[in-house]
Amino acid sequence: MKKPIALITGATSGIGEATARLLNDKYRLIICGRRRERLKKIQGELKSETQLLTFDVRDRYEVFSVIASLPDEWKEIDVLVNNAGNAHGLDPIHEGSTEDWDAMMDINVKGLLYVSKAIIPGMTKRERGHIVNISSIAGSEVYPNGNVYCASKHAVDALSKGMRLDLNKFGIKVTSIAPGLVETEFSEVRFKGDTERAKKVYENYEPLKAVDVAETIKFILNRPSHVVIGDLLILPTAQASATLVNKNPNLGFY
Ligand code: NDP
Ligand code: 8X3
Repeated sequence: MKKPIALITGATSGIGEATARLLNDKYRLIICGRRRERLKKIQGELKSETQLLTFDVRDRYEVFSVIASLPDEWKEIDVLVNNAGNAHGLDPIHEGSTEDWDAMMDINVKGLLYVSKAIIPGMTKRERGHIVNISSIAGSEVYPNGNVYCASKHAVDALSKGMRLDLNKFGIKVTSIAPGLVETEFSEVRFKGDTERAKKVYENYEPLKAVDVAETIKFILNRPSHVVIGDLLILPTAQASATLVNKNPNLGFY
C-alpha cells in the first residue's frame, strides 16, 4: 500500500524541517517554503518520495496555483502541518512597525488560511485527514511587547477550534500544538538577523529543540483513528509561563 501524504509548510528550518525528517519513514512528503535551495538539500537527504513546493504563504494566488500543480498522484493529502510562521519584531504597541504587523498577520494567520483553503476541500471530499496547526504559548498568553505576534497566535488557536467544529462531520482531525521556547531560527527572524540578541533568548536554561516538537507531532499523528489530541502545550522544563523562565542566573525575559 502507498504511504500517506503529508504536506509541511515552513519545512526549510526549525520545527518544520525536523518534522519532515521524522515523518520521512512513514509518509510521502510535500515540503514547502520560500528557500528553494534549502528544500532541495533536505529533499536530497530524505529517504522517502518527496515533492518540494516553493511559495510564499502570503500570496494566495501562488499558494493555490502551486498546490494545484502537484501531480495527480500527490493530490490526496492526508496530513497538513500548518507550521510556516514567525515573529517579526518585539516592540511595545505604540512603537511597533506596521510592516512587522502586516508580516505577522499575513503569514501566521492569512497564510495558514490560504494553505488550508487549498487543501481542506480534498479532505472533506474524501472524508479523512488530519490538520496540525502550530500555534504557540503566545496563542493563550500575552507577554510584554508580544502584542501582534500573540494576537496572530490567538487567531491560530481560534481557527483550530473553528476547524474542529466545522470539519467534525467529515471525520477530519484537528490538532493545535502550542510550544514554548524552541531554539530555531525564530529569534533571528524576530530580531532581523541580530544573532547576538537571538542567542540570548536561549541562554542560561535548556530550551526545547525543534526535534522535541517534531517527536510530539509524530506521536499525535500515530494515534489510532478514533483518537485525536486536540490541544497540546509543550514547554521546556525551565519554562512555567510565557513570562516565567527559570534562568540561572535569572536574566529576566528577553
Ligand atoms: P523558523 O524561523 O526556524 O522556521 C520558520 C519557517 O516558516 C521557515 O521554514 C520559513 O521558511 C517559513 N516561513 C516563514 N515565512 C514564510 C512565508 N512568508 N511563506 C512561506 N514560508 C514561510 O522558526 P520555527 O521553526 O521556530 O517556527 C515554526 C512555527 O513554530 C512558527 O509558526 C512559529 O510561530 C511557531 N513557534 C515557534 C516557537 C519558537 O520558540 N521557536 C514557539 C512556538 C511556536 P522560508 O523562510 O524558507 O520561507
Ligand atoms: C514563540 C514562543 O514565547 O517567543 O511562539 O512567543 S514566544
